[in-house]
Amino acid sequence: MTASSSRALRDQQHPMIRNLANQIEALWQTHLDLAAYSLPEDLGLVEGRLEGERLTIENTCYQTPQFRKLHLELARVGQNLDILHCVMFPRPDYALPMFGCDLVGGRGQISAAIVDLSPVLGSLSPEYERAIAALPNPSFSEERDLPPWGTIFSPYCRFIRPTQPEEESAFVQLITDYLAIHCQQARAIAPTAHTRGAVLAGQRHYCQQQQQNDKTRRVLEKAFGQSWADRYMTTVLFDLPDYPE
Ligand code: 18B
Repeated sequence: MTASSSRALRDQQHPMIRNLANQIEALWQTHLDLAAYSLPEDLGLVEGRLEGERLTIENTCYQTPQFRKLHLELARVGQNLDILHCVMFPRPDYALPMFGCDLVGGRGQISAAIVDLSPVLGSLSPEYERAIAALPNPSFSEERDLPPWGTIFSPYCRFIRPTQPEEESAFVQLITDYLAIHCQQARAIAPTAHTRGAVLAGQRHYCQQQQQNDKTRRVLEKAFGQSWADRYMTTVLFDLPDYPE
């Protein structure tokens, strides 16, 4: 395993992934007050190889006044699997939902595209509901079913397999619309200690459910082995916030 600060991976990835990664970073830069975030043991760029397949991971993280961690991850397995993973973890004094999205594809075809603003306090606030309801509601030809652990997702979660470049663009637009709403709401609300415990419990539940994604776990286990995969899923992808209860 090696670590360096190269960002060459993005240029080799599926164009939908490259476009979305660029747009997420541009929105973060425009709407939020970004500061550096250090990953454990410099997991910025990670490479592993097992069973002949090479896995390359490129992590970008920031923190802001409202967010404990903004995480954008690009990964490539061998020549056939490209992944974009993005989660925004609010600080516990901000009663904000979890923004999450995942694009998974290979050989020129994205097989899974998912986005959600997932509530941690039972349901989304009326402000979020109103903003999402005001968005165009595009239809896609292949909607996918959520897995059993997906009970954390809101009614506005979209999970599809895009079938043409037009659907890829429409889904990237939808993700950036959700993200823009989230950044605007994050700047509009005031912090409060009242809901801190409930927010933390909700975030913990969100992470515990995401850690049950066997498809993610299998990819990581195949390249890095079981204990590394477990550590990565619980400390980098879905770490539980380290605050007193
Ligand atoms: N995920 N995904 O992020 N996952 O991380 N992902 C897959 O076509 C990785 C998130 C989600 O049907 C698949 O079936 C790896 C976030 C859901 O059982 C693969 C990483 C969300 C599914 C990977 C990664 C999220 C899914 C199968 C680390 C949502 C469907 C692809 C870089 C907010 C699960 C396919 C199912 C699928 C892999 C959702 C290979 C390695 C933030 C719901």
